[in-house]
Amino acid sequence: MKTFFTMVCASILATSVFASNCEIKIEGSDMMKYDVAEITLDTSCEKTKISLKHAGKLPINAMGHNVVIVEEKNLSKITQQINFSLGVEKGYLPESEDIIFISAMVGGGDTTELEMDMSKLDKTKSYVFFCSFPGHWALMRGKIKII
Ligand SMILES: [Cu+2]
Repeated sequence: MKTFFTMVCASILATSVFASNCEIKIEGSDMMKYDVAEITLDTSCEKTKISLKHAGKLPINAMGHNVVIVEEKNLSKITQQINFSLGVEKGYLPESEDIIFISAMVGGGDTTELEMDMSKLDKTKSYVFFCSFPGHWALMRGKIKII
C-alpha cells in the first residue's frame, strides 16, 4: 500500500513538472522589449502554449506585440515583408508557409495565448521568435532552444 501511494505521488509530481515545461510566459513592454532573450521548447511536450502578456499601457496601434516563430534562415526574408498595409489581424505579414507559428497581436494590458503543435518543429533546425509589429523585430527577437 505504501508503495502504491509513493507511486501515485511520484506520478502527480512528474505530471506537474511536465506541464510547466509545456507552457512558456513572455512579456512585452512599452519599451519595445520582450522580457526574455531565449526560450526553450521541450519536444517531449505534444503541444506547448506561449502566453504573451503586454505589460505596458500603450495601445495596439502604437505598440502592438505578438510572437512569430520562423526558421532563423528565413528571418530577414520574412521581416522584409512586414507592412502596415497588411493589417494588425495578420500581424502585418503576408500569408507564408515560412511562418510556422504566429500569435494574435495585443496592446497594453492584454494577453494572448499561442498553442503550438510541437511536431511542426525539427530539432535539427534553428528557430527564432520575433514581434512583427513594424520596426519591432530589430529589438524584439530571441533564440529558440529545442530540447
Ligand atoms: Cu512588438
